[in-house]
Amino acid sequence: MALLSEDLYSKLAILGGDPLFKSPIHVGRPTIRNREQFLIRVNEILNRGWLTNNGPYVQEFERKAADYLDVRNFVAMCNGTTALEIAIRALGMHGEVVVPSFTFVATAHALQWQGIKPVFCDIDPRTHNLDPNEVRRRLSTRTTGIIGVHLWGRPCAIEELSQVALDHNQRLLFDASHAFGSSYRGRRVGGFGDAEVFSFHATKFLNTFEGGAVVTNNDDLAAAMRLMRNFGFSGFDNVVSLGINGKMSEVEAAMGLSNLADIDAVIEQNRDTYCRYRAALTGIPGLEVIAYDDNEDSNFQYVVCEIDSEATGILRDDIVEILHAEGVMARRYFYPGVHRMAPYRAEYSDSSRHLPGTEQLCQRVLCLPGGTAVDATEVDQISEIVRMVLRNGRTISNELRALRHEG
Ligand code: T4K
Repeated sequence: MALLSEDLYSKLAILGGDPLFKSPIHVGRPTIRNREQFLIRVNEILNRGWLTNNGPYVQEFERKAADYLDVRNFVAMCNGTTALEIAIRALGMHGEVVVPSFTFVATAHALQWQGIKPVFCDIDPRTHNLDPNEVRRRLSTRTTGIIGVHLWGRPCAIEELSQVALDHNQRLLFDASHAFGSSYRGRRVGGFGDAEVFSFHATKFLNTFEGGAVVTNNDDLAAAMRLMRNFGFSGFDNVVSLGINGKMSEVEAAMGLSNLADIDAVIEQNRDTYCRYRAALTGIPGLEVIAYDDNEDSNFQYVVCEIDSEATGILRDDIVEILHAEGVMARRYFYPGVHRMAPYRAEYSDSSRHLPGTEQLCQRVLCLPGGTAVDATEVDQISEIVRMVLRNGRTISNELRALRHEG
């Protein structure tokens, strides 16, 4: 580790010093538990010769995950994006659907991909989630649904959004990709709205390599989605509906089972990491580590900071560049906002007027490597650089400007 202290910012890697970490430390390193158990299951899969198509491990994963979430139906899928697409179709959404722009692009793609217009709605800058009052303003005669995203695992204003959906006869879907294990008013996320969607991508709190699920207490909806994820097949040769291939494979379910078995321990570890960062980064003007509700369950997968550049004297993007040079691969999720991405920006060129909260957050958010993949020493080292950079924000910012000018 290179030496860093408050007066040694000139030793920053970006200014010519040695990087703090030789190998990069990423946001989103997978959590892998019960490796032995997983490998035993992989062998069983190979011995059975049953690799996919609603195999025994997929069924076991569905049962155990449904129990954990306390929902009637857990329909496992090949990834979160396909799960969103299938849920959207099964719910009969069409025309326009209200979604946040401050989300991973898949939330909007799942609509646009099937010819449905995402209508971007602003978030509440305090919660980073859909603002229900703004949702009401974005509804039109063409709107058929609302998709709320439980960003960072912090549940949306579920009650208020449910009321909007009820008042305006809208379908309500939650993108719960980040929220496995989170609760809202004492109930696990999963049973709210018409359905909720999880992602089990490698980077997620619960990972199955790739994977996802739609969860619902509506049995008919679940039955329709089970058909859709398997080409619409109902038994041999009998195709009863339109469908695609949304199936989870056995090896993915085996990974899910191994990880699910240790979920409480993972939450504890994630919480320790998050709390350590929070303690180390408290009290720095212009920096806030977002809070999780002490009265609810959270998975603590994401360590999300908000940077106020005026107070710190340094831009969030400069901090990201400095951290990357040190081997800390901090991320700007979800920059620049979906409405500013190529497939959307032409049509949504005036959206910024409606999305001031989104625009602001896209310049402020910084995600640090969290979860089980960083240990206490690494958290302390990363926190130390962040503290040092922010405390010397204006000076470092000037140095960077001079460096770029020379370059
Ligand atoms: N809705 C929401 C709200 C979502 O956040 C997501 C996914 C979805 C829907 C769609 O679900 P899926 O269809 O993906 O199941 C990552 C993930 O690829 C994406 O799944 C996730 N959201 C998003 C928040 O994060 P990127 O562009 O950051 O991915 P990538 O490849 O840069 O991975 C991040 C870092 O993780 C890497 O720099 C290194 C590390 N990593 C990654 C992988 C894949 C590893 O260490 N090992 C690995 O195997 O989007």
